[in-house]
Amino acid sequence: KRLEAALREAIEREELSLVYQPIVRAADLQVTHVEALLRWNSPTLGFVSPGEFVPVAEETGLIHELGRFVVRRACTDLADWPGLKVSVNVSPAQLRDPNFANDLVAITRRHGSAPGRFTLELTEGLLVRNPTIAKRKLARLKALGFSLSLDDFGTGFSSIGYLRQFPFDALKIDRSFVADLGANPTANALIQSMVALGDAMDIEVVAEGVETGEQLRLLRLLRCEYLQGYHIAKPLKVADLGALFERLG
Ligand code: G
Ligand code: G
Ligand code: NA
Ligand code: MN
Repeated sequence: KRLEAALREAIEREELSLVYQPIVRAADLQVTHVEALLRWNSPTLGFVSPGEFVPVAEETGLIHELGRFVVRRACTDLADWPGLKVSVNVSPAQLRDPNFANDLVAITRRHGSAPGRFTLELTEGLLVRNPTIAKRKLARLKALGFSLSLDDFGTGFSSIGYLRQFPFDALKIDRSFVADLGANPTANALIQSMVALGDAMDIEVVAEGVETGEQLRLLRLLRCEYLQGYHIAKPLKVADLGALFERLG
């Protein structure tokens, strides 16, 4: 309850901000996207992690306003880099909002941007609960120009045949698989099969949570095309993005 009231105020007062974590091409470490991640520095509660406040936002319906804030802020933060593509995380509850797609389109237009700049990161839970509705909504978002990415892939229960029914542009291999690379031979085989799946479906494959040079080396060997993680770059404030582009190109 306290968190809910504080969050409501935080949204109104724009106490929330975004950090941006690069997604790079494995071959040359060129930045292809940045993923926007919410940060909340509350004057009363201190730093609150999205792992804590996003579930509260979902339960209370604040998630809709939060979701619009994220897209709006990404547009204004990144106005100096119009060519840079942005991924945003979307909760299942947001997709249930009948105005979700129209609102996002309107926000991008108002800021001189367009849906084509945005990738929506969704999780498997969304697809399993009501596949027929999810399919229709995802098709509509695609038709409006958004790209779609399946986040935390491998942690849910969706099968390959199942995945094919949805119009994803990319899948993100959950960081738990990457963490086991090298240490556990099964992890290598699993990642290999996810890369093969991406190739067969003609969608991009991103490995999340790359924390070491050894993981980077193995993921290149396994022909994983895109990488994200602390070893490549941490989530950065917008003021620090310029320096990153000088480092990674
Ligand atoms: O950035 P961090 O690792 O603390 O994020 C923790 C969790 O919060 C992750 O699951 C991430 O996807 C989620 N998260 C971060 N920013 C957003 C956001 O803007 N919207 C939603 N729905 N989830 C977010
Ligand atoms: O659920 P989602 O994949 O959106 O979670 C994104 C979260 O993962 C972000 O909060 C980010 O801070 C975190 N993250 C990004 N890179 C790494 C990494 O290399 N290792 C770990 N442990 N977490 C990471
Ligand atoms: Na994500
Ligand atoms: Mn993820």
